[in-house]
Amino acid sequence: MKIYRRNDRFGAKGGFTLLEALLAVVLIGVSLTAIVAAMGAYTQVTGAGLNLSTAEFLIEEIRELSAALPAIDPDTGIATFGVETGEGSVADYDDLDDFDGQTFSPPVDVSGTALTAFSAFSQQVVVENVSASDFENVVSDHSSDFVRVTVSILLNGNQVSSASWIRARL
Ligand SMILES: [Ca+2]
Ligand SMILES: [Ca+2]
Repeated sequence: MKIYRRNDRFGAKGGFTLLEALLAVVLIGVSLTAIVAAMGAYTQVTGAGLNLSTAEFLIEEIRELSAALPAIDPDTGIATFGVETGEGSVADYDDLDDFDGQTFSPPVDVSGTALTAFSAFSQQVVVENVSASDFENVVSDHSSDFVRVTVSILLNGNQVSSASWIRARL
């Protein structure tokens, strides 16, 4: 049986060789790079999640803002699809199709007030009549009892989220 003396096995002074030290430095570097990359990815995911949450919030504001409004104008009925004369701002809107084709930038809240803190976002609204038997089928204005409201949220011009819902003309 061959017996190594300690100094034979690990070198005369013990400790690490230059190669071992370099290897350790490289390993630490690789680990740090991986950690920094992971943190960067996490930050991006968090940012995207925040934008999506904001978009959902802005969709809800339009949904609630329009929830109490009738499908057609209370004064002029189906005479006009869109904003009636004298309805200059969102505060004047009194039926669903008043919102058709409107872009709110900065976005507005449930009371129609501009949300300047979210000015990078905008709300685009499309209002369409859809077939009573097929809500995917868009029909001509005021020709059915069902209205589809679509709100798209844009962040710096790029769509973040979109939602549609159906309202019945009562
Ligand atoms: Ca109106
Ligand atoms: Ca209208």
